[in-house]
Amino acid sequence: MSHNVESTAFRSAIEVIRAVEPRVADAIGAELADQRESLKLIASENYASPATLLAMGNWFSDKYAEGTVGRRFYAGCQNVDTVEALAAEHAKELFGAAHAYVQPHSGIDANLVAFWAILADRVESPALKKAQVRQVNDLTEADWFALRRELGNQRMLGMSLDAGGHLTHGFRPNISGKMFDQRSYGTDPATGLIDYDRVAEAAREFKPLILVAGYSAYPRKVNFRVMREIADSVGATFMVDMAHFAGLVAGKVFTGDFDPVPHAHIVTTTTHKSLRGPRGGMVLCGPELADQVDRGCPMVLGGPLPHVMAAKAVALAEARRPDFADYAQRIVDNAQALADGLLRRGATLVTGGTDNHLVLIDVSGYGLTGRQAEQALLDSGIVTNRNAVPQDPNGAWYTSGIRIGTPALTTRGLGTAEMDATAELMHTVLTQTSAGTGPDGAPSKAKYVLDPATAESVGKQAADLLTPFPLYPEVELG
Ligand code: DSN
Repeated sequence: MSHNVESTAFRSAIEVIRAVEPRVADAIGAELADQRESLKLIASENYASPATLLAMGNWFSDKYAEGTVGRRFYAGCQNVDTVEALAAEHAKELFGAAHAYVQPHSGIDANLVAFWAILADRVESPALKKAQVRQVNDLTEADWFALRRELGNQRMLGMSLDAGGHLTHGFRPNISGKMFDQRSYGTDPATGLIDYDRVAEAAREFKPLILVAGYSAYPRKVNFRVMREIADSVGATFMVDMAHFAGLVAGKVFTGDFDPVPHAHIVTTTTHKSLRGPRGGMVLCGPELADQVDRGCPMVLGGPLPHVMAAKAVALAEARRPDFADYAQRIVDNAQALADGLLRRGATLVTGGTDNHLVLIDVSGYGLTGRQAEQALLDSGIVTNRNAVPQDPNGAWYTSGIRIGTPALTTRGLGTAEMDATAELMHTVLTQTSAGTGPDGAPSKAKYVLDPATAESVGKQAADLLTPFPLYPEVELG
């Protein structure tokens, strides 16, 4: 039994919890066991460090801290000020940003803060100026009514969902789609790549207030310099959601035209994906939008989570270490090795490969829907998620794609040789699985047939692949 400090910390914490609700203690232990056993290829997940995890489990959770550093609506926030200022300082240094707002609880929240900051800057402030008042409470009922209509009448242009965009970029099922009149730009059907001329054309026609770049399922770099030129050409505010690839920006894999921070007016991100921090969000911007961004709470956010801001400070400090750049480069090397391994075995990949952390497989070539492929892979110990491909005939539920990503396995230490082995395991499952039929014998988009012996054998090989790379080796729960 190990007696290192991490093992002692986690073991003690679980025992303290067990004394109150043993089922929660058991679930925490079971989650570690499950994560240790799975070949996790979910592109948006990672493994935060023990220091990051421990920073979240303490009395910072007890504190209300609405407002921002040094300007709170509650007394006694001096220690919250310390961690929030530290997280913001690390974020600014890491990304070269003038301003960082580290309170958003998630990526959706970070995007909402950004949208409202832009609306406040571009729509509300001019209205207040015109009415010669300082704040919205001073507007007449008629001016307030007119401003509310104006706020609800703005346009956003973002990447289409099936090309890899995100639901929060103005799509109807999300609040952003109800707030904005939205149009989307897709990708070139022949190459799968963003066609910047088409984006410029759409911007000229639609004249959005906000041009959004960023994605959750596009396996290529985006040229943010060109996107900024397009935004400028129509007077749009340029926003980048770098939630998926923030770690690649932090690790200086994406630089120059591919680093969004120098090009965008405002950048949002999550902190838990390739950045490898706690679950949460963050906004970066220049001085022009800083005051509006800092109004995020209570504009759209509930009270800040000081314990998570403490963990953000820890994770961002880790990302500033030289070894993070090496980690970020290995994420991409691994994604490319995985893509090459799949291509050599006959897979069809959207855009034909990757230059970031993710790969999108079009599984229709195997005669499967994304849902069938996802479940067959899961049966075989390989955790992925189904995802639409451009112009997907199977829609967003069944889909025709499988999205895979390498941030998590790279954190565990797997390298390019293991990625090739992973490609072989996936190839085995995908070629050995066939589409099933419903009770009436009609083709099913959900049912599939995979010999349990094959699933078991692949699962065993996947577990063997992970054995030399223990997850949280410093943590033994006993
Ligand atoms: N859930 C995140 C992802 O998987 O990409 C985005 O919301």
